[in-house]
Amino acid sequence: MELLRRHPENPILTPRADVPWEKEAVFNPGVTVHQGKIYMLYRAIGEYEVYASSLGLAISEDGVHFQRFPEPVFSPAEPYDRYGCEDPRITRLDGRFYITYTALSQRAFSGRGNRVALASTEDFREFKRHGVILPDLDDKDTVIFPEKVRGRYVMYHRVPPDIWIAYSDDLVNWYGHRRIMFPRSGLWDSQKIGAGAPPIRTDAGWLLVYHGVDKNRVYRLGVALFDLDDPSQLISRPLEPILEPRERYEKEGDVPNVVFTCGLAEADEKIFVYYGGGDKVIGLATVERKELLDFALRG
Ligand code: BMA
Repeated sequence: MELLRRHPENPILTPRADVPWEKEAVFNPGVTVHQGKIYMLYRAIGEYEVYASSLGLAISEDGVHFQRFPEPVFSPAEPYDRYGCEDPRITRLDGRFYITYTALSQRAFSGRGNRVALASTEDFREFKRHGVILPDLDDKDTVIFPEKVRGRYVMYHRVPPDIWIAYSDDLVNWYGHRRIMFPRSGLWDSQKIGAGAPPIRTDAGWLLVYHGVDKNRVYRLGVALFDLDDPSQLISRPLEPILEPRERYEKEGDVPNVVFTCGLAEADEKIFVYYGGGDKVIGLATVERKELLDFALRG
């Protein structure tokens, strides 16, 4: 039994055939709340030849129906992201939105040139680029915490196959890199894992929705809980995933058997998890906040 419940209107976002930069795929969105609305930055693919991702903006009042725009809001521009801006995660800090993303300096699928870059914005119209923020390693899946912990900014990132922690005083220079969570042999997250959405604060700890990959390259979502004062300490990690590919739009697509999240939103004690299905479309799955926390604590 999966804990997350799919929205009946799934997939809630599919590629627009008449929009050149997103006509092939829209997926792996980061989300935040801004001026009472859900703001989503979604990854868009317009052609398969180079497969360079740009980011579109979608805005919603109810979290289900989104308004999109004719142009992407963020596109490859610098040498370090000229082949793609992928998998954005959004964190609001001091009234500004910080966006971590996978920046590709080499062609997608070349297996080289993935770095983590940072951008920020106040209004989702103008973005400031802060450049590559992590060491010269194959790195992805970077989430920044929504508040400082013991006076420092904190992030999780992923050097394959593990999740690492790092700290910063200015969001650009990160130090104290350390491995904190590993794949589990024989389980759904046996090959590699990565943070999904930025962690959420609960009384019991930091709640992290993450993805795991198994031997058959199936991507599932799971949850883990970390200590509030020391988020390098794992408190609880259930054996079971919370969402796995089941519907056609998750089992098929450009990459089969993938559910992959970069963002969630909270409203009325409910958690809205936005996720890419098959690297092709965007789905929404929800759960009561308390239910997710109770589940996480059973680990
Ligand atoms: C991962 C990421 C995601 C993607 C997933 C499945 O490595 O790069 O962007 O959704 O693979 O293809």
